[in-house]
Amino acid sequence: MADGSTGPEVVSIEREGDIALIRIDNPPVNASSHAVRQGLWNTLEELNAEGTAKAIAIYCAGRTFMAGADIKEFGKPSKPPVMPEVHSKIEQSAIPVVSVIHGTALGGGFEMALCSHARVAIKGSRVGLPEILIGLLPGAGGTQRLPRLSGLEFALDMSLSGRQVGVAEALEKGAIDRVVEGDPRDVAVHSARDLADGSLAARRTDKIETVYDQAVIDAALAGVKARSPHLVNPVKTVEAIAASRLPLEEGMKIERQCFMDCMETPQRAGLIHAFFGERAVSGIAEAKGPTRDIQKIGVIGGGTMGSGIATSCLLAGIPVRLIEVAAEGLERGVATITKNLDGAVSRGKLPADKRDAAIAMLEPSLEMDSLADVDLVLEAVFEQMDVKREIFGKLDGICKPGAILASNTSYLDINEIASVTSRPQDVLGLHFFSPAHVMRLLEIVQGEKTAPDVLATGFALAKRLKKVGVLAQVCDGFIGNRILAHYGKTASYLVLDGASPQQVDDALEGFGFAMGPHRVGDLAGLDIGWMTRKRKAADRDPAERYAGAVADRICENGWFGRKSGKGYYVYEGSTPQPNPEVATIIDEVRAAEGITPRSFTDEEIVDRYMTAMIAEAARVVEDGTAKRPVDVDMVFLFGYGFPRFRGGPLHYADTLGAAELVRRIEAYAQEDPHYWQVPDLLRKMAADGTSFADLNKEG
Ligand code: 3H9
Repeated sequence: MADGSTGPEVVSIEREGDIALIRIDNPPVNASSHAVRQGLWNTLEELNAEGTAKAIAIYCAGRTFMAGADIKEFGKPSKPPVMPEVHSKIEQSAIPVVSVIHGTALGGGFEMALCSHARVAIKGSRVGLPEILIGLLPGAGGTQRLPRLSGLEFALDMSLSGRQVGVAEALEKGAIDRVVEGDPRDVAVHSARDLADGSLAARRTDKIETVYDQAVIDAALAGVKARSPHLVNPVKTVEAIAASRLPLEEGMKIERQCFMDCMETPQRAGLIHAFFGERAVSGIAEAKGPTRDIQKIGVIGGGTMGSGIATSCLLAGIPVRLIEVAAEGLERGVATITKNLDGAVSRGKLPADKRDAAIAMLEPSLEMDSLADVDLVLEAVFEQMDVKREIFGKLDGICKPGAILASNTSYLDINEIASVTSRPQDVLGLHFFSPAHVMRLLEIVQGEKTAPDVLATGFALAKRLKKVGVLAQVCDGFIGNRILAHYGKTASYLVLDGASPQQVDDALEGFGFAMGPHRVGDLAGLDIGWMTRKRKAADRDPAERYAGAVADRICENGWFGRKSGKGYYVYEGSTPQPNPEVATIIDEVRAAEGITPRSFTDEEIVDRYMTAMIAEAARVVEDGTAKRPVDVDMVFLFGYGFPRFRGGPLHYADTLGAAELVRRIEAYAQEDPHYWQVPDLLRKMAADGTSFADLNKEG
């Protein structure tokens, strides 16, 4: 049977009378690695050469059917047999083949079912083509076979959304042939017997023609261009699906070309970095080990953050006691949570019948003492150290031993907060991002004395809340806000020196950010930054160029952005327009500071902004605030709207190289040597020829 490169444990043949089973066992998710492909090839050859089996069923061991190609192999030279060849071999098998799906059949896994002569799924399983999410397209026949079985529209829907489809829907659309209950091996035996005796009909895609409609393809193409203007793979996906009008063999060639085109793009590398990064942040030792049991959570503060956090807990099925100091604030908090839950229902995140159950788990209270029985308290009040100190002092006297005391502070010193308690080992930072029930990032801030099980519980909670927990050490702003505080100044300097706010926004949106920094400021409220600047005015470094002059003048007019109808933009009618009065303010500030405005290209804007971001991110890695570069990347993808297809600031930095970044910083330093300083780490990397990816491997 299999040659030496495939252990029988990965792909093996089992015989049951006159039928044969091919069993794939490649934990954790049966990804189609080279060993699996080779094993399938060899077992099919062996069974066909023997010619005794009446039918073959392919099934998988473990928790799921095949989750697709082994993503770790991408970016390396492909080793034959490649998946499309294996799938053709399955389709061409003289002995009919049925695939038996349990768990999830994704990407190449679902494509293997499509190339089989029949497809049986176990109730509750799901199928999907998630390649779109990692910069690729179904490249093992999915773009050719699914349109043949289920029509162009369904194939476009599955391939462009990447959504997982329940088997009932897949059955209705003809993508599978039968849904049954049972154990995968038993179902495999029965299905093979049924295929052999004809009670399960074979449907071979090489015998079916696609019902083609150019108008459907044109509409899909227009849709992807409008929705994802930066991405290559959605257009290539439509192109490949359009090729399903051709004979299968010809369509397969076009699909392969489109797939390889996508494989070559930096977007594919960025999106796969994001896939593994999301998992890597919780793969660290600090996230593992014993945790404390969290049955009930107390949230202090019913403002936007506190209500969002409470909503997030309720959505995860965790009862919440919400504390406010005054009845009015409490009512407002409950109303916000109710509105958030209603929003979750309308967005399809919460079944309507679960909404009331979620609200029933909320206990509003004006008594801090009522926190005596909760397992974890999340404080989400004003960012003022004296207020936090007072609250944590009280909590120390109220909460039961072993309760975790967490602050949602976005920059304050967790060690100082912990120091007012007699149990600093139970204190940590859990920094949510607004809106807290939507944004997936959770910075888990480790204090000097935070106990290991408290930290691990932070990660376990992130998982329960379906968030991406990232470990951060204490510093002003932790990972994300500290880096933001630095590069945010670049946007202001660009405007002071000659660019318009709109040009800066448009350039960065062209790079892939969902919104430019001035549009974000208008959305979040310009008064927030204004208050921070006023609070920090006394500590301002006199050697630093002041970045807030224009924004201060805008706020002095009472223009705080969207909520006041005006900010950098004017919010009248459907499309916000640049605020002409801001242009006047900018002229005045430039004149007062003696600046002669100059022009910037969009490319220069992006280069300066990204270089500033990368410089501070490098310092954050260098001083250990972030454990590894990938942690910074995930903070930006999940909390700051960084374009996912670029993988994160430090993944992007690797595409430029440390030497180029040093060169840029040194050039900009000619203008402002205080702001533009080369981080030691970057200088060392430029000298060694190393990358942030290398540091990820070490970390
Ligand atoms: C493809 O198929 C291309 C073809 O069309 C054409 C080829 C020519 N490869 O997510 P989890 C690892 S592209 C390698 O924590 P869950 C994952 O990193 C592929 N490794 O579990 C993790 O490792 P670790 C299309 C993979 O239960 C472990 O498995 N398919 C792969 O929450 C457990 O994963 C996809 O894009 C893989 N394909 O979710 C499917 N998948 O423990 C991507 C997972 O070391 N996968 N790993 O951190 C998923 O969506 C989820 O992992 C899945 C399980 C739903 C399967």
